[in-house]
Amino acid sequence: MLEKVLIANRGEIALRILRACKELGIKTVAVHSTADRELMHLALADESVCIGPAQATNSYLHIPSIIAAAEVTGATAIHPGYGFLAENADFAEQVEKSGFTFVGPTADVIRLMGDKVSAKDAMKKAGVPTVPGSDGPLPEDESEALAIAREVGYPVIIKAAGGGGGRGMRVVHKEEDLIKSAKLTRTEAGAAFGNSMVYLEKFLGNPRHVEVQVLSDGQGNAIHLGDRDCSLQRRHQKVLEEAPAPFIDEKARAEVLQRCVDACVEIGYRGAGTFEFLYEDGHFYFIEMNTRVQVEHPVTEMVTGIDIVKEMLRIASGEKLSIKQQDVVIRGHALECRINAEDPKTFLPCPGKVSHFHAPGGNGVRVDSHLYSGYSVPPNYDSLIGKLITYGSSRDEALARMRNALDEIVVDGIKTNVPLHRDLVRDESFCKGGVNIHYLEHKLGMK
Ligand code: MV4
Repeated sequence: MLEKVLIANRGEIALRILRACKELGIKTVAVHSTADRELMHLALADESVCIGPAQATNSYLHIPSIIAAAEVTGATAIHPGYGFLAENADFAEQVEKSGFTFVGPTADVIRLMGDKVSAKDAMKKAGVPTVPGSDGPLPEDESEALAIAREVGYPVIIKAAGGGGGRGMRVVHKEEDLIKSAKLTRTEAGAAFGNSMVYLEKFLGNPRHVEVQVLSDGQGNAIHLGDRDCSLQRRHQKVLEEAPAPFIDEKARAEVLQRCVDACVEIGYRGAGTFEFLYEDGHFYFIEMNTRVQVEHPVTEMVTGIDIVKEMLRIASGEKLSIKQQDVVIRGHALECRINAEDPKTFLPCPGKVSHFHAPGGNGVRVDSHLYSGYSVPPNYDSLIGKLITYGSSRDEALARMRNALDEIVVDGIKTNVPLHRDLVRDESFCKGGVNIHYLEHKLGMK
């Protein structure tokens, strides 16, 4: 097993990783910025190191500071969590070149998936269903580009190869707009990502966002842990997730899950990973792969009983996957509400001191949060302050438990999106299940 893990992150995920390390008997090093001296996991870690100022570019994103912290503390491995450096191939490379174990895939695979054109190409070759489109970069030649779009059929969407997560995309509804839209997307992509390459896809009007969780040991063994539905989002920020995805064609589901497993073996994937799909009219279409642990991993843990973060650590230590696919049983249903420190009306971040925090409880209730009474949410980082997860033998039971948990939770002193969640878990369409990616923005009157 790994001996000492440096946790290159903050907040709830740093605490989540720390708990997994402690369970496995792994020593821990917490790193933090000057704005984060009050983080809960610092007090629970074996050691903690200040790596820089509040500004993330000079602390959580500053590769030399993190490697130096690993060196001075004698850490043997680094877990990046999500966000910050988690999908930075250069970081993974430098971690390994410095003699530490990176808890995640190889730098090559991170790079392959970071370029959305090469990711899609690799997945298509591995047999994963993709959105029909340009099959590689959109050619600069105007008549070639027009021919591809005409073949695919309007509306189409132009996406930046260096984008992802909703950045650098433009929908084109008619032929006369294609060339100027492609040019604009290229220019913006060059400025934002230092890569002006774009690709084209058929634009799907009302899809759901369904993703597949995998574990793969990089030694030829891979399994899936089922799917999640993350369609409830606002401005590409997920708000509430669930597992399994409700109302999915069972034949299409079984097929796509197996394709993801095969693809992991094909590309030599190592660690936990997520295949993102759009799901429309009974069909799955791959869009991107995330090479990190995701915020919403707990819903999968609840329905499988598998600890994803512990599995990541075991895989990183060189162990072969000990779980066989036939041992993975999806049982019951789980929901996750992301609790943000934000204004419930404007959605603007609302940092400040939490005068009182009370966590909900009861059967099937899990709280992943670094909050405690007296903690001050700093203004420098993401506004996620915790995740409320409920499990039930059915979706209705998980929903009833979430209503109770949201009634019980108390976060005083700052504004949060708890009122939005209390409304959502009573929303008629959401309670039925299977709403699409536009549902929440429509409900909020944004569209
Ligand atoms: C799309 C799409 C429709 N058609 N691709 C947005 C985030 C990025 N991961 C991919 N995204 C989309 N790609 C095609 N061909 C619609 C979206 C999209 C979306 C996807 C998932 C979750 C929320 C979304 C919100 C708006 C648009």
